[in-house]
Amino acid sequence: MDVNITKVLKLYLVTNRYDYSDEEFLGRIEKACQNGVTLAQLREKEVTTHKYFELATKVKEITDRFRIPLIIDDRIDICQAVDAAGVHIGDNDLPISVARRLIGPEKILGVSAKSAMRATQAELEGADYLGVGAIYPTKTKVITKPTSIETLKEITRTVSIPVIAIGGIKEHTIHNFKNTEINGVAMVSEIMCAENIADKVSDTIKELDQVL
Ligand code: 3NM
Repeated sequence: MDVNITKVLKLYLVTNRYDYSDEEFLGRIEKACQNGVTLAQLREKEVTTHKYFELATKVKEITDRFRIPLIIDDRIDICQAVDAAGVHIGDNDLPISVARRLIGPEKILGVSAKSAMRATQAELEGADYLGVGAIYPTKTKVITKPTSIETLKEITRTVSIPVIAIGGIKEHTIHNFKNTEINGVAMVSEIMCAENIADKVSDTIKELDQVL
């Protein structure tokens, strides 16, 4: 892994296509990359493998241009096919140790954790970072459950790998993460649906600078 994982987690863009055309979708990702997101995840749930690969190839062209590591949600094959920086897995995906064995030691492995027990297990099995959520209610289509800031703090106290918060996070809620010891936040709708993505990303970074 030639990426400084503790640094690149600061503002983590997780994509969602909504009803955007591919052109609009890619344009929004480009705007976000241009204006300061530090990591990007392509997250697709209902596309064919062919389409996932096509989108991953196009998104990677963008992230490469801005030297932003690209993470692929769920799919190790797509990660390897486009030589992305890593993969993110959840409870319903392959076991963590199996995912680590398949991707090898170099690629980034992100794991969703909603309890300190799962977080400890993920660290032991080779996760490079943890995504903890959903901290706030979210309208984004996702299988999750509410995870409190208290649990988030318990997780950051328990593990030594970096942790990001996810789920319903907005620019104006960033200040709630003071003293949680997280390394960053992940956002979907707040960035993907922003009226002005450039302002949203740069203002969010300013908020994070006060909190992290
Ligand atoms: N994972 P938004 S919540 C992709 O809890 C994802 O692990 C979650 O979307 C988890 O920023 C979530 O629009 C969706 O609320 C977050």
